[in-house]
Amino acid sequence: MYSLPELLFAYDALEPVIDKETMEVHHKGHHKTYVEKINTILSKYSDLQKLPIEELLSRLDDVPAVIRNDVRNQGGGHYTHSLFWRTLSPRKGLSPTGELANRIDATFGGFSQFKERFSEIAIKHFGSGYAWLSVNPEGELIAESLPNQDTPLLKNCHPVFLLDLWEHAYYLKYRNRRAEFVKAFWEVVNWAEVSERFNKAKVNHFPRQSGVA
Ligand code: MN3
Repeated sequence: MYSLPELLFAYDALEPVIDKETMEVHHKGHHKTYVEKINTILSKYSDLQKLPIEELLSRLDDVPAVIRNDVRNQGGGHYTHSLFWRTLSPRKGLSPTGELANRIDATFGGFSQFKERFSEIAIKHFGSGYAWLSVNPEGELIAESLPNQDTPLLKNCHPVFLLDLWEHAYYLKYRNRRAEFVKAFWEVVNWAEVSERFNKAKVNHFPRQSGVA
C-alpha cells in the first residue's frame, strides 16, 4: 500500500513563491486523495500493491484492463506529486550542477535558454497536466508537456524534473495568471535533487557509460 510522503520542508517554506495555503491543500488534500484512491483501486490486487509506484506506472500493460485507466490517473497522481515535492526547495537561487548542467547547455544552448523553452511549454500547455524534463531511451534530454497525470514513464523515459500545471497548484495565489506562477517557480527548484535524478537516469539507461556525458 502507498502512503503520503512527508514534505522535507514546512508548508510555508516556499513563500512567497508558493503560499502556505496552496501547499497545505495540495499535499494534505489533493495528494492524499490520490494515495487513498490508488490504494482502494489496488485493494484486490495484492501483487500490484507491492510494486514501487514508478514500476507500476512503467508497466501499465501488465495492469488488468479494468483498472488500467484508474491506475494511470490515481497512481500517476501519487507519483507526480511525490516527485514534485522532492524537486522543490526553500533554498533559493540554485542551478543545475555537474553533468545535468553540461547536458542542458548542450541540448538547449544554456540554462537560461532551457528555462525559456520549459516555461513556454508550461505556459502553452492547454488544460491540466505537467511540464516535464526527462531522459529518453536514447539518453537525450526531452522537454515536453503531458496531459492530466500522464508521466514520461509511459514512453519509457526517465523523469528528472516536472512542474505541476493543474490549477490547484497555483490558483489560490496566482488565479488565472499561470505565466506568473511559471516565472516565479524557478526560484524554488531543488537543483541538487534534480541533478542527482539525472545522474541516476543515465546510469539506469546506460550502465556502461556512467559518468560519461
Ligand atoms: Mn497537483
